[in-house]
Amino acid sequence: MGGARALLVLSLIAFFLMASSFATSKKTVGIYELKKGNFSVKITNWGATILSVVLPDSKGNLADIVLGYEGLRPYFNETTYFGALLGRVAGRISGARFVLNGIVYRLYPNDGTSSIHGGHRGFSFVIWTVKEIVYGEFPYIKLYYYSFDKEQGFPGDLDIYVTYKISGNYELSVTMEATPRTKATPVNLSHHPYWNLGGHNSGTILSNKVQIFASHFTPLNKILIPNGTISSVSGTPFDFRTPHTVESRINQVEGGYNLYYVVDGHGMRKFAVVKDEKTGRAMELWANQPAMVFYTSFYLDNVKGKGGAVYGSCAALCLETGGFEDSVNRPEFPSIIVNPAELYRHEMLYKFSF
Ligand SMILES: *[C@@H]1O[C@H](CO)[C@@H](O)[C@H](O)[C@H]1NC(C)=O
Ligand SMILES: *[C@@H]1O[C@H](CO)[C@@H](O)[C@H](O)[C@H]1NC(C)=O
Ligand SMILES: *[C@@H]1O[C@H](CO)[C@@H](O)[C@H](O)[C@H]1NC(C)=O
Ligand SMILES: CC(=O)N[C@H]1CO[C@H](CO)[C@@H](O)[C@@H]1O
Repeated sequence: MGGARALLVLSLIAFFLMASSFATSKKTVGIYELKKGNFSVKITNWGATILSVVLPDSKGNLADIVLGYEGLRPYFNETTYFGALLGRVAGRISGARFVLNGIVYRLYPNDGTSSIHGGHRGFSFVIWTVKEIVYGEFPYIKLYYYSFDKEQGFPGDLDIYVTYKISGNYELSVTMEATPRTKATPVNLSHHPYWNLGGHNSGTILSNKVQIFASHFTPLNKILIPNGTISSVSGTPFDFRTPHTVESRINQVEGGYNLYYVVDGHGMRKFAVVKDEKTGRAMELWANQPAMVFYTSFYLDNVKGKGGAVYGSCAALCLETGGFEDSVNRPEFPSIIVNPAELYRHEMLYKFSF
């Protein structure tokens, strides 16, 4: 573990699993730090979760810009998904079921009649194995999870790798890869940090300026499932093709922003830019996926967070890249089925400045 030690194991907790579905295995949950200059990212292998992202503002003041809990314990059972990695299928699956190759697969209905974020014990609620930690100029951590056949109702064994890497000055890349061993399965992983560029405890994100490179969105029905139409953002409060503050039109949107954008273009490209004028901090998000959820956390209800912070409505915004919502039940949307030995690869890149 010599060298620059950019990556430190801050603490280790022996964690004895009680849940019968996890059998009698004993695994270790730790907190790991990737660090380059004044940029620090802390990650735990519990759920492959991001715990903190610290960087300066234009005056040199450091702040942690993602919401999170104090200590690890709340992450074991809370369902706000602070900093979480989502899977096997992020987002909602209507009716908590789908049909693949003539077989009906039933999932956990953990969001009314829908299944959300992989079921009630999705990838955010499992212990990942630390495969690799590398120090030096571009530190990274590679986490691995083996998802067994029928886990949460999904078909087939699946090997999943997630790599968090400081890939440049104030740049964090997230690479999610998955390969089924024997059976075709739907896969769409996503990443769910709650960002507040002013600092996790700085109030709301309403004055943030947001730009989203999307000309279309998928309207949702009452239970937040796409209704089948792909609509133009033109002339709607959802049009962020030029920068707008969140607050400028949010009162025209019931419950704040929580919608699926079809992002223009293909391949690795810029999805969004968020700027906090007060601190000068900005974040660009790049990804190689077709769609992105924009969520302004309207329903955060005084959640107790890190260092005594209390997170209220609109304390953060989420930008979740991935496939289309409910595409397993929508033949008209691009498929998320991955076949045995095929590689699913989802890349994200966050570029921060101040
Ligand atoms: C880190 O921040 C301190 C205080 O703002 C500053 O003096 C120092 O130059 C910064 N270091 C780097 C590598 O940016
Ligand atoms: C999580 O567990 C703690 C301690 O056991 C409990 O106080 C809390 O209510 C639980 N939270 C949820 C959302 O179930
Ligand atoms: C979906 O919702 C949009 C916006 O409310 C509406 O214009 C469209 O007609 C709806 N499509 C269907 C198929 O219900
Ligand atoms: C590997 C894979 O199938 N990924 C898919 C995730 O979802 C989007 C949209 O449904 C597809 O375009 C990707 O190919």
